Amino acid sequence: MGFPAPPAILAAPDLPALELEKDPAEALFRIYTWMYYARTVDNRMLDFFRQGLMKGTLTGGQGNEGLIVPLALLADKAVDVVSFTHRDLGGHLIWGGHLCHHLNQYFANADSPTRAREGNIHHGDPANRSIPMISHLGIMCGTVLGATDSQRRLGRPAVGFAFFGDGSSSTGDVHEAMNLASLLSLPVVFVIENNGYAYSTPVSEQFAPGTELWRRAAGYGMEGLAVDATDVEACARTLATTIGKVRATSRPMLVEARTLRLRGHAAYDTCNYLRPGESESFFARDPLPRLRARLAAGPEAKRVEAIEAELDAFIESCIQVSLPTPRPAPAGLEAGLFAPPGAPLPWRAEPAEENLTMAQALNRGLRKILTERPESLVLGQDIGTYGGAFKVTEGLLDEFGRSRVFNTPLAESACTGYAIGLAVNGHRPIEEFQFADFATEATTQITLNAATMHFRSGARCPLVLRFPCGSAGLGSFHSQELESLFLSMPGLKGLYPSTPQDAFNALLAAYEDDNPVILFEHKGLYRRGKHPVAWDPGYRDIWRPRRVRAGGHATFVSYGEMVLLAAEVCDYLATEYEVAFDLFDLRALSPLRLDDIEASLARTHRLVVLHEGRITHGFGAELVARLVERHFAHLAAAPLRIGALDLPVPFAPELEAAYRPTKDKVIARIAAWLG
Ligand SMILES: Cc1ncc(C[n+]2csc(CCOP(=O)(O)OP(=O)(O)O)c2C)c(N)n1
Ligand SMILES: [Mg+2]
Repeated sequence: MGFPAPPAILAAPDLPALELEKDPAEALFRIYTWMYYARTVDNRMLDFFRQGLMKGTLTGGQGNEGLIVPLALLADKAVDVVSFTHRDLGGHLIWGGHLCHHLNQYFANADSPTRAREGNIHHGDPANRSIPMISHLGIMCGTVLGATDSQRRLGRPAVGFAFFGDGSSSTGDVHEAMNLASLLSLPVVFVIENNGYAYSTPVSEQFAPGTELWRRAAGYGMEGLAVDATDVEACARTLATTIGKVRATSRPMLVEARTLRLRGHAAYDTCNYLRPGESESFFARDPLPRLRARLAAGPEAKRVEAIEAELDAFIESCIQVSLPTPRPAPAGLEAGLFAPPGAPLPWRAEPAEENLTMAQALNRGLRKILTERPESLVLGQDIGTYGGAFKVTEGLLDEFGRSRVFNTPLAESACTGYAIGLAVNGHRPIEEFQFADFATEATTQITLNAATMHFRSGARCPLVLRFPCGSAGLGSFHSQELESLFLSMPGLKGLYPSTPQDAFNALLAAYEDDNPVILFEHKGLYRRGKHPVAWDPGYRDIWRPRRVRAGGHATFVSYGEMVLLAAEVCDYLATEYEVAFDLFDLRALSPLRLDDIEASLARTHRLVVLHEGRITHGFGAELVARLVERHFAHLAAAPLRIGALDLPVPFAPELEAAYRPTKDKVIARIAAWLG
């Protein structure tokens, strides 16, 4: 069934700032039209929730239209960036897409824009820079920063809009993002939708009495102001001025909009926490009937009635299309996790062979990428003049300049969100974490924002996250092996090279991938001797395991620094025990390509897995489970799994050696296993 034709007035979802001055009556009529439209759709969806036809957390925007409608009308939909929140249905309707398309999202049917993989207001329109929100409030601020910066880098005069509520204003990401925007001078309007409540919690239980949120702007070196979103005309004028100023100055601003939440937190909210009469007081301040009364008292009276009737009929006819649309089918669900591989990038056949450490090989790789790929950026703490904690980025700032190689503040979450925004808009950032475990600060951004991006929205998120990992005498907080933690979340790829050439290849392969890829770089390998490194046209083979030693007695799987140890162990066992192992360097931890290893296991009937990380919930558990599931009937012995103790990483070298696998311990375990 085709989609019904919308009322003509919806065809121009814009409000030129000048119109507010030249023809305020027409401007207000346009604003009213969209407010009425958004309110009616929100109300109809509440009906469907109550009938059990819409599910999930249905959060309404009733009461917030006085903010979101003028703002979205004033924004430049051709260049600007938004990530609407759960109160911003009006913004979604204005940004684009037929109403049936939005209803399909809420009905989670076969034609849903997220293919019913995400619910309700989480859809966005990434192709048009409306970045789909995730539930974790505050998180999207960083992403808006990145996509806005990406637009500016592409020469487009964009403004970004980062929304959050009074409740979300307490999240760390909001503060990290405001600091980052001010530091980088990004043209972003931070919009606080202050409706007085976070779910059931009033502002009096969220921040100290007397706090005026907009005043926080001063602490970040930006301008701030408050606006009453129940006074639609004044709100529209203030927003027009603010947007114009941010666009012209490229400085961020903070706007605290005093707004309303008329229908509680979500469709299921009992609102039993409201004070007597409080709900009535909200409705008394509702801007929609007040604006209607104003227009109905003037020459627009007839037009108001006519557009309401036209919108009502349109909305009902769209419901008639979306409601009977078939339920979604699970076909293609798993294939949708990762963005499919693109064509290999046209790399130049250089550099020529040189003997390099792994740190130098990564440096050459970064230099090659920055030289050949204009969409690339390198960011991270101390990676500029200092060259990074491990000197991997040494010299890059001098060669490529601060716009492409830059230090970030200690704000891993917002900086990763910023990198995600850049990636979604067509840039390809490479982010260095100073030590892998500082990535836990950005866990939400990595595992829930970046990793799920393609599955839930179809958008590509080409991002390289460099994790200097592994123990190297630095104690608990700089020595983690985090592959199990991160790669247990779907949507992340992971490469873990063990040689300088593999590190060079892995960087190029990760770079050209259209998904977030974690590059695990063992600190103990950065300077473990120099080895030949050159341009390798077969660099994409890094996604498969490499055979390191050949043998028939057992299949031995390892990765990272442990591959070097495993090779020494194999050589020792070959000499002393006269047993030869088929040793594989796994290299790609996600996605897993185990066919070569399985072919080996089918011959050897014995399996050893060695990794540096902890045993319990360790990566070896997954490897052993997968391989044994398929080869159980052919195994001649129980698999042997070797890893670290289930402890935080201890500091003193003697204790660290007791914690992690060492050559002697691995030989002893294998010797005992051989019997
Ligand atoms: C980081 C985070 N913690 C908890 C929640 C659960 N939650 C969803 S909405 C909400 C209240 C948000 O309040 P506010 O930011 O004021 O936005 P409002 O719903 O009032 O528009 C909470 C606690 C969440 N989404 N994100
Ligand atoms: Mg709130």
